[in-house]
Amino acid sequence: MQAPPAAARCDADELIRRAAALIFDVDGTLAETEELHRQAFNLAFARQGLDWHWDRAVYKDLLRVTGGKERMRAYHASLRTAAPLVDEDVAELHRIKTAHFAELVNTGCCPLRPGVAGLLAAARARGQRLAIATTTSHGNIDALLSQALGTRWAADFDAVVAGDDVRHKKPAPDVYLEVLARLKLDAPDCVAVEDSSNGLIAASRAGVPVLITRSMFFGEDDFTAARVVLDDLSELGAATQKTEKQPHAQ
Ligand code: XBP
Ligand code: MG
Repeated sequence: MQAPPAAARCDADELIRRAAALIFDVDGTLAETEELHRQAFNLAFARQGLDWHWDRAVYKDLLRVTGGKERMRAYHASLRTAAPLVDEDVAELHRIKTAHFAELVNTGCCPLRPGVAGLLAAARARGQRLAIATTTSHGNIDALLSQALGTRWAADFDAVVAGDDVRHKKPAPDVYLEVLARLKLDAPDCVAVEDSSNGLIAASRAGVPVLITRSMFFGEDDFTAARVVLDDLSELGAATQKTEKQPHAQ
């Protein structure tokens, strides 16, 4: 993909450096995890004897629905002919799926995306605060970041808000509003780092400026409302990135 014009890069560096806090989305932003989620869903369906199989094209469409439990309900509703799927069934499917996701992540096959570790380290070195605002679960966040940053990863984040911590998942602003409340910061003083239009809408509704890093399943989304759109965070300037290997990097 075309590298962004130098102006965009310099806006991105300025936007990142000036922020009191960087609020990170997880799936698709910190790592390309959605492909593992897709595989984990299919393993859970097979385990429970369902003849469902989500290929990448089907999953890309289903990703318009945030939240794994909600996504399975939306898919079930689209089948019309399927047998009823009660909440307990959905919860059990999601529990199995989450276990498979952790197994896949623990193989180390899903590293942080380019530029993520460097940006986290540089932000810490500048005294900026770090937070997470995601639709996925705390278990999934811990599996991913323990593998990528070591088991003490949470010590570097001032707030970690997951999908089930709030009433409404993205594109509702709830997770971002909760992060801002916990940080006691004003929205314009922070920057959200996101990969999807649902994430962009959620952060924008909370008043948080957004830097988009395009990802595998959301590359063609409408990012007009974003302050900056990059292909990945390694496009940030050197001053906004630390390039030396992080002490706990794998
Ligand atoms: C992405 C999501 C999540 C994941 C699956 O979250 O919408 O639902 O696709 O994880 P974000 P769960 O981009 O906000 O990090 O099955 O745990 O929902
Ligand atoms: Mg995402």
